[in-house]
Amino acid sequence: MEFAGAAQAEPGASRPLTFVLCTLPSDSHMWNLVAMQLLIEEMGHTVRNLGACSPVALVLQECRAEPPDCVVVSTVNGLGGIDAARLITALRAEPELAGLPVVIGGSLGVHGEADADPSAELRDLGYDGVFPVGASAERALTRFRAFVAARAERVR
Ligand code: B12
Repeated sequence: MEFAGAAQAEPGASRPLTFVLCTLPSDSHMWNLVAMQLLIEEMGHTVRNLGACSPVALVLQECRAEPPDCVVVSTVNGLGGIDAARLITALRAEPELAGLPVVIGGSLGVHGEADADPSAELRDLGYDGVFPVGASAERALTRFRAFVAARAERVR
């Protein structure tokens, strides 16, 4: 699958980052996870995709066992604005994971373009980046690519 504008990592430019990719326990959609995995891999990074309805306990276990450079939460069933709190609260409660970058994106409310932007609330809960698709998934994906490129630059 090709994503317009996806940057290919230049060999030797920076080390590949590792991502844990998950969704929320209530969300059974999986093609969003496949698409996000491909997008991140096309940028030259490594993804551990935890699959649909990712249990919070599994996310914690994966992050403890082998801390990634970033956790990406992808959710599209519209309940993300509600269900996202439990995951970030659990991650931030672990002292060794308190500084782990965690971002969330996708369809975060049930009213589409009419949804209030949940970014401030989710950031207050502890997410480092929020990428609601709102009216345009492409805009969210462009912002996300820039976020990933900036993280890769930091670990160079
Ligand atoms: C297939 C599908 C299903 C399948 C899922 C099968 C599977 N195993 O994946 C089934 C039938 C199980 C299903 C169930 C439900 N679904 Co459904 N489903 C869809 C459908 C038709 C396609 C989703 C899809 O695969 N898209 C393809 C992927 C590649 O695109 P994507 O998901 O949009 O992801 C992109 C962006 O969102 C964005 N993105 C996603 N995550 C992230 C993360 C970051 C960081 C960034 C930057 C971007 C990003 O980038 C992705 C790639 O472009 C959509 C409608 C639609 N046309 O989108 C509804 C839809 C997602 N479903 C919806 C709903 C409501 C449900 C149900 C609640 C229905 C019900 N009443 O039971 C249940 C929920 C089940 C649950 N517990 O989660 C709604 C969600 C409403 C909302 N968000 O406001 C939608 C939008 C349909 C609609 N118009 O109402 N669904």
